[in-house]
This record gives sequence, structure tokens and C-alpha cells, in this order.
Amino acid sequence: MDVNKIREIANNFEFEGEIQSIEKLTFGHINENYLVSTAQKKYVLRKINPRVFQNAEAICFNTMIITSHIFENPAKYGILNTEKEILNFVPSKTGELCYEDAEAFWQATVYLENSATYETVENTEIAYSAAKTFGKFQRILNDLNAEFLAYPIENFHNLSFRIGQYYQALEEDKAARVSEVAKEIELVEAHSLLTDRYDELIFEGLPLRVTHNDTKISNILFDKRTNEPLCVIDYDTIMPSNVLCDFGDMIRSYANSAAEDEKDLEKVFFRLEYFKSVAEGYLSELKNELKELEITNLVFGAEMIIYEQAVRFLTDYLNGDVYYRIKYPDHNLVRAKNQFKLLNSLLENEFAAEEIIAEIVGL
Ligand code: GN1
Ligand code: MG
Repeated sequence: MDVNKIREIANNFEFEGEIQSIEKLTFGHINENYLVSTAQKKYVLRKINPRVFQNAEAICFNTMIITSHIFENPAKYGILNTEKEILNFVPSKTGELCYEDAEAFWQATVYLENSATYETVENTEIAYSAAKTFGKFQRILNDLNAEFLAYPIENFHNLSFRIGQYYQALEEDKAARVSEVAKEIELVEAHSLLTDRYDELIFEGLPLRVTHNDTKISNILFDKRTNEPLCVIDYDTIMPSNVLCDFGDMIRSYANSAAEDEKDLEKVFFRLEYFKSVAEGYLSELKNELKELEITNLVFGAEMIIYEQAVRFLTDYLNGDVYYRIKYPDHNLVRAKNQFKLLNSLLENEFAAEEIIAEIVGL
């Protein structure tokens, strides 16, 4: 870490007080994050990865729209304390919610004291409260017209496109790894109907909404003293998409019995009771807002997004690990295997999961 460089970037934001320390944070697979402390406050400074976010300017634009929308009428969404219940971005000295240097775009947010993030979900109460928090966030986003938001990454949750990228990686075999993944190649084929069904749903008119698109558990800040959720973080991938992706990614993250990179597949399985808590929490906020086509396809959304994530990890492994940050050579393959195992386990519980949704909404 080049402290002087980070300090120079930090000086372009409206931080209160002199910078006293800078610390590199370790979360996330894509961006770099730094904790910047002054005598008065702490901030998180984020360098947006320009290789992944080829249209990073869209993040600045979307952040501005979302932030001004929320701060216009927080009470409408039951937000009583805007310092804690919503992520506070710090403007640059030129009044924007981004600063651009020669390499990348940077954003800064206020760090909340006594906050914590989690990598796994330890009990169903947390699954419920996290899903409710994302449900509430979705109610806020529902009032935005999807056509006004920009796309920081094109085709982000376009499964057909992801499958296309996978076939390209298979053909190019850049890292000479195709011969190691025969079993995973079979699994991609075995579940290809998920792609067809997703295309059909979009054709049938699955509503385009502004969604978060990365609803994993580590994207909620919790109060570490009470374990209550504080707010949703990580606005980078907020863009027009659909709620199946957000619900699906919560299931992928909260209903997995292990972390997404657990190697021991015996430990990886779908937890139906966590699924129930997520569905109850999310739908407690959104039951009356979502269309029937969305509600009746939530379980499919979970299957689709877990499959998509497995394919994305596998593709990156085949490409020689150019996208996700890795900690050891076959990290991406471990992640892909983990996701395929989770998918399989969810499919074994598909009927029971459908019944839970039907019961919650009274269908
Ligand atoms: C990436 O950067 P991070 O950790 O917030 C990825 C998500 C994946 C996630 C898997 C821009 O999120 O789509 O679901 O890893 N973000 C991007 O943990 O690709
Ligand atoms: Mg993210």
C-alpha cells in the first residue's frame, strides 16, 4: 500500500479533520478499500477496480441518484436515523460522489463505529433481519425508474451472456486448465435448462427494477453490540435488473451452510430453515409490491443465481484468475465446486422451498 498516494486521494474528499492513519481493509473480491481515520471521524475510501467496472462513471451517477432519492424523504421508508440506517457518501471537494485520478474512480463513505460485517450467517434471526433490510432497501429502489439508472457493468446478471463467456473461456483454454474440469463441464451442461427458463421469464415480462445485485451477507453492516442490521452497503452494482437476482443471491449466501469457498463439500449444503427466514424477511417488506411472476419464481431465482455464480467462478478459473481476487491457485475452482454442490442440494429441496413461498404469500 502506498500511503502517500492514498493520503493524496483522501485529500480530495470533504473529510473532517487532519488524516491520522490509513489502513488497508481486506473485504471484497474486486475493489480496494482503506480505512482513513482523522481525529474526528473514520471513513472508508474505495478504489473502484477499473478492469472490472469499465463504466465506473455509472457508479458515480447512480450513487448520486440513489442518495438524493433517499435523503429527499427518508421517513417515507421508515428511516429515522439517516446517519446509521443508510450509507453516507462523502462528497469530493468538487461536490461529486466520486473522485477520478489517472487510474480509477474513488468513493468515500462514513465509517460507522461499532459496525461489523459477516461472511457467513450463523442463525436464522440474522437471515431474517438481513433479508428484511434488503427488502426495505428494495422498497426504496422501487420508486426509481429503472430507465434513469446507468449500467456500471453491462450484462451483469445476463445468464446467457455469462454462458457465452464460459464457452469462450473453454475454447481459448488460456490457462491450460480445461482438462482438469471435466466434471464441472458436465455440470454446466446438466443445468443448461436454467438459462432457457430465465430467457423465457424475461420474455414473459419479468419486471425490470433497480436492484442491488450483490446481496450477500457481507454487504450489510450490523451493529456488533446488538447484532441488529444497520444498513446496506456496496452500491457498485446497483443497476436495472430484477428481484430474482437479489433474492437468489441472498439464498446463495445465507442458506449455504458454509462460506462460498469452503473446500470440504460435505460441509456445503442448502439450509431450508434459512431459506424460510430469508423468504419471510424479504417478503415482509415486499409481498404487496412484487408481481405474481416475480413471487412464483423466487425459488428459480435462487437456482439461477447459484448456477450463474458457479459458471462465473469456473470461467475465471479457466481464464487464469483474472477477475476475482484469489488466495491460492485453485481458489476459483474450489468456489465453483462449492456453488455446484449448493445448487444440487437446493434442487433436492425445491418442492419444499416452493411450498414455503406459497404459504407466506397465501397462494
Ligand atoms: C464480487 O467484490 P464483491 O466481493 O462485492 C462480485 C459479485 C459476486 C461476489 C461473490 C462486481 O463481489 O457479483 O457475487 O464477488 N462483484 C462483481 O462473492 O463482479
Ligand atoms: Mg459487490
